[in-house]
Amino acid sequence: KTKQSRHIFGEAAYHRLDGNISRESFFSGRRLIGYRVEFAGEANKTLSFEKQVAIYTSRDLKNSEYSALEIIEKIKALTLEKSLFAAQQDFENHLAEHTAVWATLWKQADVRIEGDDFSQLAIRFAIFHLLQMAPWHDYRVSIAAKGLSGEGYRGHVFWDTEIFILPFFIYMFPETAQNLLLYRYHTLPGALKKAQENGYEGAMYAWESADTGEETTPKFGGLDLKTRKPIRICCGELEQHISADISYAIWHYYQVTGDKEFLTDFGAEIICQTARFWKSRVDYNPEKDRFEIKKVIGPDEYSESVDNNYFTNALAQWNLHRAIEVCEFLRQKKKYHDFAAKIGLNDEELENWGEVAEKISLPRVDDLVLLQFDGFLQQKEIALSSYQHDPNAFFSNFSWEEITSSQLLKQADVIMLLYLLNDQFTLEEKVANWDFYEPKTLHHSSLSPAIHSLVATEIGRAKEAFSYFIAATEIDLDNKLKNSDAVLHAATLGGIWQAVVKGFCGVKVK
Ligand code: IFM
Repeated sequence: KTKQSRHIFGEAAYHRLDGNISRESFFSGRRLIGYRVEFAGEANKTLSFEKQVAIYTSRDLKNSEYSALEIIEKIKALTLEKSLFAAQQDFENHLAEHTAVWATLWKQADVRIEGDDFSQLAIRFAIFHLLQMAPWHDYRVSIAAKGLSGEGYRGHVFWDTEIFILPFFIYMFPETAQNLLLYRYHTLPGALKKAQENGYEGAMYAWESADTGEETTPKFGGLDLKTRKPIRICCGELEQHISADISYAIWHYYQVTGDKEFLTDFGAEIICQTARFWKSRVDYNPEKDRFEIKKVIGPDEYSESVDNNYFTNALAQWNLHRAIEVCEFLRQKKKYHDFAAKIGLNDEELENWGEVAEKISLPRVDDLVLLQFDGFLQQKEIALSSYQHDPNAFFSNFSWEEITSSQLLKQADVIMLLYLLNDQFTLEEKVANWDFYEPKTLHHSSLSPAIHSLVATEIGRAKEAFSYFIAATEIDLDNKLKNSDAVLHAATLGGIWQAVVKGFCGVKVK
């Protein structure tokens, strides 16, 4: 039984060894069940060993009235039946079926690069894993930050899915993209609950989400190597751009697929409920006649509890504008009346959204450079030197407090915005912001290099674009963050695909 959500699951395994078994036994240990087999092998002779596993969970049972004991019995029967059935089939048949499915997927999703074997390998490596980690047949789950490759981040779902991974599916397998977005619709009640618990309206999505959509971000992380105290993780409370990221993803899906039905039946509700959240989240500053969003964490997680993070404010503004647009779309389709009644919306609320969007605080360093957050320029300057791409060296030399009060960025923040809201900025602005923020960025998050590659392409810095692309590919192919042996970085894999298709190949949908 899973610890928190208490799902019951069962596995049955069937083993077949084509050799003379002298001894076999089953054993179990902590988090382990094993089958040990001894046999005599012969030199230069191949032995084949087959293992087939069937898995069922309580989520697969239609009847929710069963008692726990009945569930266990049902799952036991189903897994054994499936495993015996599979064992009676010829392995070659399974293999042929498996190969045929993969061939179809590759036909649809392959990207061919000529003249550079490593880049070809890297894009296929990314595509293979993206295909493997997708929920093809279940909209109740999404893709975790580490895919299915390990237990890092406890299988939780972040913005990694909507912003980094989803585009591959939107363009290649829109039905699966829809599953991923339906997961956010399915977990909307959790987001409504989180907003209410925090004194806000609408939908405040969890920074780390699991099966109900309630907040699952742990409160503490690793040790601060300087102070020897555990580092408090505030993302569950403060990293709120996730709500706008999800609306952004819905719009992106709609723009590419033109799926009006999805927008009407599911997307509109998420976009309007997140707009409602932003309206309730802002504070009005009468002196400046501006709406402000205080105490957040933007994409750069080395700056905590900051006011008016440009990225968050700009995406909140974008979210509010899209909500108004979606309502207009529903009006044209004569669906607005029912929709408004369903979520209790009125015209005054729409006007308020417009006013907040109009007057949201978006300060700049100068005419061209966006200010990452209020007071950013007063933060301490630390030379990047050898800390770039090397979190371990950085954490050995600076305390968490020193890190969060410096001007160094963990990952793309303003540069991330230049990518997402691409059309809102001129080339001149993009260049100026790149020159200002890129030299301050450590790339300690695996999410950072691919986005830098995309923006570098956009501003015509081909060499940098390629070297950031290679940096992204090396995260897992060269174990650059020194943790790929335990887990893959799913967002990076999606970012690699985007860097090639949307960056180097320039595919854009407007
Ligand atoms: O979502 C990311 C975040 O942007 C940086 N820290 C890791 C998270 C999961 O990959």
